[in-house]
Formats: sequence, structure tokens, C-alpha cells
Amino acid sequence: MGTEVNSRDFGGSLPVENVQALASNNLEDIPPRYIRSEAESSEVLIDGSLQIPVIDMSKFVDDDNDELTKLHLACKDWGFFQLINHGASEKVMEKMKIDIQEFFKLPLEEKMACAQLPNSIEGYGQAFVVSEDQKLDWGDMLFLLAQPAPVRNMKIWPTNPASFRASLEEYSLKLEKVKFCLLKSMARNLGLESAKLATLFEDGIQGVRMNYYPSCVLANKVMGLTPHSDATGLTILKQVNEVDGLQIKNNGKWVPIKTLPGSFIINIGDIIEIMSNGEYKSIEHRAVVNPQKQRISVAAFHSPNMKTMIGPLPDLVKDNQSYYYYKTITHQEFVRLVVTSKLDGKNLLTHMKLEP
Ligand SMILES: O=C(O)CCC(=O)C(=O)O
Repeated sequence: MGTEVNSRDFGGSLPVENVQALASNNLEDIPPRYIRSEAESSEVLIDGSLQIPVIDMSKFVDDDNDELTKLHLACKDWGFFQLINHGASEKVMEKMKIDIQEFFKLPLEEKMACAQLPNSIEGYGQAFVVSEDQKLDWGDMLFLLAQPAPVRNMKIWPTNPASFRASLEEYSLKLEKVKFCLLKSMARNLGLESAKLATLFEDGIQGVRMNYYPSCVLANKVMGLTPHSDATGLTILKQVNEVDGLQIKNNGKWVPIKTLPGSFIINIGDIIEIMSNGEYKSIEHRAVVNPQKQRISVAAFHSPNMKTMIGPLPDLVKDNQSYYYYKTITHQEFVRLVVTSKLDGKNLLTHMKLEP
């Protein structure tokens, strides 16, 4: 394969039951494949005392050093932050949110018009199911490649609601602007030329995953989305309805995130951790389920372009480190590794690590 992208080249997920349909039967007994012992046994910080940093993007315009330092520390120490004053208009975000909610409200047969094709990661279904006995997440997703425009598979982009395609197009372009602004500031913070990361992410892939987590009577025994770090570079997450459920791992405990209205939640993915030779951190996170309310989120994953090798940037292997902590492989090899792996904490980074 050359540098072009075709999601069908990368393998896919085994088909499993639709969770929204399963949940609509008001089950008393949840099928055993969804019962997760770790959902109950892991420690969650419930007092709300620990929260991720809040970064004000409007301050980057004036090169506000305090805000840039805050961003640097957020990427190093947390790998997660909330972004406010990011310039994406409320109207564009609202239209996207409404259309995603309308899509998930459609009858199953209509949603299945966008079903995942065999051996593809795109479409409506589930991802990362690689064996028949694997435990399953309590959620469905619609995953679409949105940028660059030629990679789109319009056959599976919803036509219902009628405005869905236009809303996603607009939303996706706004996120590209946010991505480039963040990458420029991150590059400067890392001591790189300010355009360095942005150039590698020019014409990079943006995959948009819309997650639907039905409510569940046994919410504390199921898992909306298995703990994982994002295999891509930079994630821009928006909570679509007002139900929180994202938790991130900090010092061995799960920290529930309280989403600020209008903000994006940003996280560093595995590729930026690798490129920064470990200076920035890709953090494990998961989604939990609400006992009464459905939850919807939209995550946009940004990767460098397919020509970019995935490995530490030589400029960032500092003299005093002078060691590459991760392997360098082609982007194609990296993607293949991602889609054939079970979603499991930071297992992908473990594959990429080199021992000093
Ligand atoms: O739903 C969420 O809050 C988390 C989504 C997420 O982590 C993902 O889509 O990878």
C-alpha cells in the first residue's frame, strides 16, 4: 500500500449484537459477556477534588507565557485537559450534537444503512472485538473518516438526519483549526520549530467516533468503553448530552471528569507520546455507564499524514537522554498494529517501547 488511506486495508472488528437494541428490551439479566468484574473492583476518586487543567486557547494568540506553560504541564503531567475559548462556534457544535442524537434515535434498520463493512473499522457497530469470548462494552459507535476529504466513504455517511453530512463537514473543519493551533503551541513548548508538528499532521487523518452508551440497570457491573489510551496523535472529545462518564487514570485511581459546558476535552494520544520520546503522556481512560440516562460523546482522533514515520522525533531525543524510548515504524505498520489489537490499557505503547 502507498501513502493513500483505505480503512478496509486495516482489518476490522468481529460483528456483535447491537447494544442499544439489547438495552431497549429492559433486561433484568445482562448477558454475561457484558459483566465486567473490573468495573466494580477498581478505585474511583468520587470526591471531585482532583480535576484536569483548564486551558484557555484565546490566550495563545498573544503568546501568553503562563498559559503556554500551563499547556506544557498539562501535556506532561496529565495528558488531558479541558479547552475553553477554542473558537469553534456554539452553533456548529450544537448542530453536530443534535444530528448525532437524531441519528442514534433512528430505528435499528435505518442506522444499519451505515453498518460497518466486513474488514473495516468504519461505520456503525463496535470496534476492537477480536475474539468470540472477549468481554464486550456496553455501547455502540458510528466511526467515520472525515479528513482529508478524499478518504471519506460517503456510502456509509448517514443521510438521515438530512443535515448530518453538512454538520459533520463543518464540525470536522473547525476541529482541524483547533488541532493546528494546539500543535503549534505544543511544538514550541517542546523546543521544536513551531510548524514542526503541524507539518507532520498536514493532510493527516481525522477519524470521528460517535459513542452511544445506553443506560443500564447494572451500570456498575458493565463498562461503556474499555480502559485504553488513544492510538492516534491528538483527541478532541465533546460530550454530546449532559451526562458525564469519562474517567481517566491518575496515580492508579480513576478520576471522573466534570465536563465544562462549551469546552472540548483534549488528550494526548500514543503517537504524540512516542514522537515526544515520552515527554508528553498518553493516559488511560474509560467510559462508565449511567443507570438512568443514555450518554453520547463524539471523539475526533487526529493522526499525522501517512508519509510520517511513527517514532521519536530526533530533535526531541535530548542530549541528556540520548536514547530512543520507542521503536520507529511506518504509519501503515502502526495502523495495522492498532486495528488488530484488543483495546487493552496501554498495550500498544508496550509493543512500541524499547528498553534502555
Ligand atoms: O465517551 C467518552 O467520554 C470517551 C470516549 C473515548 O475515549 C473514545 O471514543 O476513545
